[in-house]
Amino acid sequence: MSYFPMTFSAEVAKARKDGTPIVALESTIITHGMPYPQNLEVAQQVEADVRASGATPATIAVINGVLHIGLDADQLSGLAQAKGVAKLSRADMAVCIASGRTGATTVAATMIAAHLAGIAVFATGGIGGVHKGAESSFDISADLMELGLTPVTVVAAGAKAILDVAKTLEVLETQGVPVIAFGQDSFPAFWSATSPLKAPLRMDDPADIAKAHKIRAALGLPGGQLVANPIPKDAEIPAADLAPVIAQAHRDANVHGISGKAVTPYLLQRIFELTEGRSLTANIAVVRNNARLASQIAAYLNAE
Ligand code: PSU
Ligand code: MN
Repeated sequence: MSYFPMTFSAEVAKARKDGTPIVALESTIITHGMPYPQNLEVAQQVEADVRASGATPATIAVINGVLHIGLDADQLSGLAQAKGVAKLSRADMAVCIASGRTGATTVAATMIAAHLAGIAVFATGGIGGVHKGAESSFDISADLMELGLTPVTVVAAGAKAILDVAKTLEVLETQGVPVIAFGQDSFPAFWSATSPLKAPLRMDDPADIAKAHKIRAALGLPGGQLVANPIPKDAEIPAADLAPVIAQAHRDANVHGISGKAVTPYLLQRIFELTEGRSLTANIAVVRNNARLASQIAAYLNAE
């Protein structure tokens, strides 16, 4: 049986029929990246930002074994409060669907689902990457390999300093992923608009990013693009303020023996606690900013 259940929200179904731009959004950020109720407020706000920018939001998740491309208001609210939701990457999707379970999609899984649904652009906050100490833990996010495999343009704010950002850029290069800083030379570092690292590529116009997406496919190259969109200046948190917090979060993760899939959610939650919510405020500004840029890219992809 090759069938699997995939369903579209009413607004995504309409956008597909009308041929209007659609932006994919992930759900792990909702279930594993932010606490309730802020997670729901942010998810709703980001969807509203996409609509206000002229595109249709498609938040992606597996609910009771059905792959949903776009969630209605009740589904979004239910997911934001659900307990025991699985975190789905490339490895986990088929098992979750086959078992009739509920899972939230990471960047990797959202790319796979978006591509299946014919959606070419996806907005998120931060991508997974190479963790600090990966030379002994081997902890490298499947998001990086997915960017090399699946033709979706992902708009993120660079990589968080919980990761080894230089090694993350190296793996992206090995995977053949175009890493494009938007409007600047520096690779943005999630909380900060700039980092000491130069981005491999730079583009200043969303229309050109859309064009590059199409040319990549025309060249016969698999894989997507990573657009690194800097955090708005007024939302930045100085790297020096966060360095001790991140170090503390890593120490706590080691003490508690956190490993595998649990590492990223644990670090994000600890940083939220240790900054008394300041990290979340910046995170929200980042995701909203990325949703707006992704909507513009989606419009250009549609127009050409
Ligand atoms: N980084 C963030 N916020 C997030 C994530 C990463 O700043 O919410 C989530 C995304 O869903 C990403 C996933 O795809 O964590 C990566 O998890 P891992 O490191 O286990 O691959
Ligand atoms: Mn990992």
